[in-house]
Amino acid sequence: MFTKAIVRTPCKKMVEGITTSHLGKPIYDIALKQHQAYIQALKSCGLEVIILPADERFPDSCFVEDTAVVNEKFAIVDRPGAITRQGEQNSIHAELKKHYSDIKIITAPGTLEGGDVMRIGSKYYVGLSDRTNHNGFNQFREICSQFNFEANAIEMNEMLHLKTGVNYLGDNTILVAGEFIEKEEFKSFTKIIVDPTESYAANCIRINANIIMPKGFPILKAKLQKIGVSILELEMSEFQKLDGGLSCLSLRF
Ligand code: CIR
Repeated sequence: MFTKAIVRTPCKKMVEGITTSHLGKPIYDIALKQHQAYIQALKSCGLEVIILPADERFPDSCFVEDTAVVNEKFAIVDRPGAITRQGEQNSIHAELKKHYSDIKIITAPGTLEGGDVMRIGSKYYVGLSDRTNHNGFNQFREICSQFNFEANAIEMNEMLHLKTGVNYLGDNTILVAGEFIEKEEFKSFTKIIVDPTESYAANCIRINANIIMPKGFPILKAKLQKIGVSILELEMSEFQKLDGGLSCLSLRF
């Protein structure tokens, strides 16, 4: 059960954020509106939302998920793999100190981004992406073991982050796309396969009794409606232009 979320208002410099999408530059005013709707959706799922001010030093700083891993027992401050994002984590660290007494830190030469970290019960799956390296994973695994959590590395080659392509929806069910569909590590889960034409929608978030999904993906919506959980749809076009999905915009704990 989540009770809180941390988000950060997008900064004007977001138009210079990292992207591989070829969808054009985000329109800042629209992004702000979409971000406000995101905050309302989190609140409607019962969360207290902590809104950090925009940080113009870092174009991608609204994607707070990448800067930390948080749960009911511990918090880890990440070391982003993207050079232009290194430093974003410091103000998140300051905020986390208000909620956690003992915060662990991923240090150089390790890199780890929260978008690569998926929790299922007491297990974490960690994508070895261009952003998260073996050293970062080893540090993460060592911290997890102190709290009786297990960490499993997932090799990956195509997607930005692990959660770009696989997300846990609860009830032993994962939403999965592309290179993760056939992964041995996920074979024991019930899979909802995302159609290749809708692969962006693989990044949905389960919050308490709700699933939040991006708007405009009817094939997936029909599949999710069958599992009988309340579905909230959000317009995400301006964040999609920066390869960002729903999970990236918050830290939930
Ligand atoms: C980046 O490339 O770092 C940002 N433009 C997007 C980060 C998305 N974060 C995530 O998937 N957790």
